[in-house]
Amino acid sequence: MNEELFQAMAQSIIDGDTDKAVSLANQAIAQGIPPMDAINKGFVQGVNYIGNEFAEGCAFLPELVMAGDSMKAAVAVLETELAKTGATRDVVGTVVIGTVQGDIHDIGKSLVGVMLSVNGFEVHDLGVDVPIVKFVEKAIETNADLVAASALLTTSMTRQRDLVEALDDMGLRSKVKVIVGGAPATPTWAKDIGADGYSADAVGAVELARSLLAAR
Ligand code: B1M
Repeated sequence: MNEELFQAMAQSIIDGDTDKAVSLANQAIAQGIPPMDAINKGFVQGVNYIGNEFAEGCAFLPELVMAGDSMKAAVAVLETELAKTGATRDVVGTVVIGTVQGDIHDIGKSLVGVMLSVNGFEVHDLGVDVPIVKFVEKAIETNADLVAASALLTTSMTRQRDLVEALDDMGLRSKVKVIVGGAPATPTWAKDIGADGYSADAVGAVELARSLLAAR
């Protein structure tokens, strides 16, 4: 039963049909489907399909843009639902999150931010295309425990290394943990650039953040 709904969700993203995607997101909530299931088993399948088609030259930028817009709208509905579950927790730690400079992909980053927030972190989301200096300034201003940098492009991921270096130069590395994520990042990349950890998804990012702060 849910399989049909998940397939319809994926198709709405492939079609770039935002109204349909939002309606299906609301339907999932009404049916009591966990928001992360709707995102991962439904909508993400569609955006991954378009992403692969784009990479193979079988889909073009307008389709990628439409899929991204529909995905963003559907995820926004589900994020609102997710946020309701975390209203009364104590603050576990303070996180500054953003997508690095040169990169405007925000769907995954925002999801990671919402999941951290739902799980008790105070989250300062700087948005997309964030210069390194902004991450550093915000980390100092908020006395952050952790900086989380997302990158979806092989061209922008090098900024994650710049971020680690900048925090190092400011003498903040012993205090501020750095985690990285996004499609091109890997555990090896995180290790190579001196980050404290990598996560492949939003749920893993929460576990990683928790374990890093607990280990201090
Ligand atoms: Co872009 N794009 N895009 N795009 N886009 C990719 C990333 C690409 C892989 C598509 C492809 O070719 N297969 C490719 C990158 C190739 C590469 O670098 N090797 C690509 C390209 C090339 C581009 C442009 C350059 C296209 C162009 O203009 N010619 C351009 C770049 C613009 C820029 O940033 N400067 C571009 C633009 C766009 C849109 C604006 C149209 C749109 C984004 C809309 C938006 O974000 N508001 C878009 C989209 C939608 C995609 C794909 C199809 C989907 C991304 C997405 O939202 N996924 C993507 C292909 C793909 O990933 N399948 C692609 C869903 C989201 C929930 O997952 O973001 O991976 P994701 O986040 C996950 C995990 O990665 C992880 O957790 C999240 C939730 O589970 N995660 C973290 C993410 N950040 C994390 C941080 C953490 C921990 C985990 O800790 C800090």
